[in-house]
Amino acid sequence: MTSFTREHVRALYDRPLLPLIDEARAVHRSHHPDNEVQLCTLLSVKTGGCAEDCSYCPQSSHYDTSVGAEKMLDVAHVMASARRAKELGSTRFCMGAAWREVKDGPAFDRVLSMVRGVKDLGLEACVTLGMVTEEQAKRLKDAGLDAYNHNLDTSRENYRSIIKTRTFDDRLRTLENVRKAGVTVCSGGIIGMGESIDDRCEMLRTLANLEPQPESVPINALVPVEGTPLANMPPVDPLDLVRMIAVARILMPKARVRLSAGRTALSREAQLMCMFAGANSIFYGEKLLTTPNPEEEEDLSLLRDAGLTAMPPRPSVTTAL
Ligand code: SAM
Ligand code: DTB
Ligand code: SF4
Repeated sequence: MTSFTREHVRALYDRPLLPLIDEARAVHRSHHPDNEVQLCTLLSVKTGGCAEDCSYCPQSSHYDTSVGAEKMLDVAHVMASARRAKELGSTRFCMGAAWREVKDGPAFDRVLSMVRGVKDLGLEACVTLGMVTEEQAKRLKDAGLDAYNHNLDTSRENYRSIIKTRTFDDRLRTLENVRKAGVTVCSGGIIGMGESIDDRCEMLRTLANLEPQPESVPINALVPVEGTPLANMPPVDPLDLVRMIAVARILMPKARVRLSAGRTALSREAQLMCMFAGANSIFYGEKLLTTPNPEEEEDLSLLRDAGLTAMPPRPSVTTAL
């Protein structure tokens, strides 16, 4: 595959919005069902107390936020949430842990049991646990894991202004380990952290130049959280989010592009425009990991009013209850 250049991506980003959306729509329609949105549910299975210093994150132990370190959830609790998510129409269940990296031992074994349980329900299973080795990723694969979320968050150039406790290359290494283990890659980033347009483009370029490209690309708008260094960032312009999604869709035609954190600050119209520009998934349920998300009923009525449908469970990833 030819790799995208800096100039190519920037030229796309700088196009007038309507032709950009036109192109993104054309790409979207030739690779995906037009009216379908995947609903995914997130659950924080180990909240807070994280050793990393990600400037956006309420779960970092470096900042004084309202999120404290909690004990890890037990498998039964997670299964009850997964069952409820399935009943409400989600087809993917993503479990997050506020870890810098996975450590072998009882906590990781518990995550493996959670993955097996979620797969037994016929849901797609995704986890986000910080850095992993290839061996650990293989154990997750053997437990049935479909996807591993590990975001690049921003450009290589901007990385150190956001996170100092790990490097951009650490991030890429984990993505490689996940890929080698045969687990699909979910990787995206955040806008609204004070990054430049070039940083946004470079982040998308790095993702699009991965071979193969990520199967899933979450685009988050910063949720500013009291106590974090980014608490006072001005809100993201919704049209910037639309533009990011359109460029992601064009560069990564087959990926599922996920309109992720930040939807509570968006109007229905802005969310719909993101879907029009190529987003075909949202996080569904009143909480993301630790911050609020729209209520289920609001999302269902948005889909209904727009004539969109929630993606049905796919037979290939579904077993009977
Ligand atoms: N500890 C793991 C890691 O960093 O990979 C997993 C959990 S972490 C919360 C997952 C992702 O959530 C981060 O990479 C970041 O992109 C996103 N995120 C965290 N806090 C956010 C915020 N306040 N606003 C938007 N996105 C956020
Ligand atoms: C992603 O890119 N966004 C989700 C998911 N992957 C794990 C997480 C968003 C977290 C927002 C802040 C919080 O709720 O703690
Ligand atoms: Fe820890 Fe992940 Fe939050 Fe960074 S984003 S502080 S690694 S939980």
